[in-house]
Amino acid sequence: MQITVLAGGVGGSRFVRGVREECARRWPDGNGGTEASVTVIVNTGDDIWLAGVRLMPDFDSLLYSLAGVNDTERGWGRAGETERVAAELREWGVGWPWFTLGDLDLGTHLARTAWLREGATPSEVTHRLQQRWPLGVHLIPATDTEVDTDVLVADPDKLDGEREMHFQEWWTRYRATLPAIAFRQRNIEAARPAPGVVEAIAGADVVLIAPSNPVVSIGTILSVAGIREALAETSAPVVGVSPIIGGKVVRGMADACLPVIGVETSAEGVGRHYGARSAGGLLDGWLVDEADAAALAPLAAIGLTAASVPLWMRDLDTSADLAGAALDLAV
Ligand code: GDP
Ligand code: FO1
Ligand code: CA
Repeated sequence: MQITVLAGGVGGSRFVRGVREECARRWPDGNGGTEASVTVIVNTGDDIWLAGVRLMPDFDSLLYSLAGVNDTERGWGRAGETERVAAELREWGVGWPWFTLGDLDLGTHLARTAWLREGATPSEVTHRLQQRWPLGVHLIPATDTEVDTDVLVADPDKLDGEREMHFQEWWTRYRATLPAIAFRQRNIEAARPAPGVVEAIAGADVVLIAPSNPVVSIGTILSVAGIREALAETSAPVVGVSPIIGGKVVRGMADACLPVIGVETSAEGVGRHYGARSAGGLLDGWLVDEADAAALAPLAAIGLTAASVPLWMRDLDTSADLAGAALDLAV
């Protein structure tokens, strides 16, 4: 059984932990693991060069979370983190004072940057980073091209009335409160799928779209030329999970992103946005929460097989049950 997941950071991590757990239940290997092979295609649109080091926040969220060394309260970074270096960087005026690089986390950024400087590609670097902990899944970046996301916002002080900033500044400094006009992934036209991405989609028995941000996580992955085509061509069923429950984002600020691309913040809206594969879209199946059961009929009308199940990933059990429901829909 080969399962391929498209994922971003927090929603992606919780879901992939659930997939790993559900696979160990359905296809046990006798050692607490699974005989199934799980490959995660990871969003790289949040990545950034800061203070001389390369950050890959969504990849690191998945890495730390699957290794069990993540800070579960904050949703990013390492557990038991200290911030001595960050205090020094603030004194030197290096980096951003409102963006904290923890000491343990900096170890990861330094290792990654050292390998990049030696000529390794991002996918080679992410491969090396995964050797440290037995994750039980394979993480691959969607692309090796740097496609850092910029956000265009209104700025009355500028001649053209607009200003562009890195996604991390918009997200972390302004908590997504500056109304966004557009998201632009740098160099996205030149981006190609990283090695193994197209193969993971083509060779999958099931492809799952995690309940991740449809614009800046899944949207960025799909913008890489060749990935959408691979999804259209694969013989595997493609099943997605809604990140929206009862018209609200469960965690985070994705509701600040969806209106920018003209998509309603609802399970039905995101389902329509991804579209039915039978009608040139992405999905064969779409999971919505029980609170959104009213969306099932209109989604069926556009050719999308949808089902309603509990979508809250409160703990490992509920995450695994959700992964199981997604696998069940993929028939
Ligand atoms: P980010 O990269 O850290 O922003 O995380 P992702 O892009 O992977 O996921 C963000 C999305 O996850 C948000 O839009 C949330 O609505 C969604 N999300 C977080 N927790 C849950 C959950 O328990 N259930 C569902 N269905 N969605 C969730
Ligand atoms: N999020 C914050 O809200 N504040 C921070 O200081 C911060 C630092 C940080 C450092 C490394 C890293 O990988 C992620 C970090 N995040 C921080 C999370 C990140 O900004 C976003 O939540 C994600 O990129 C959205 O997916
Ligand atoms: Ca992200």
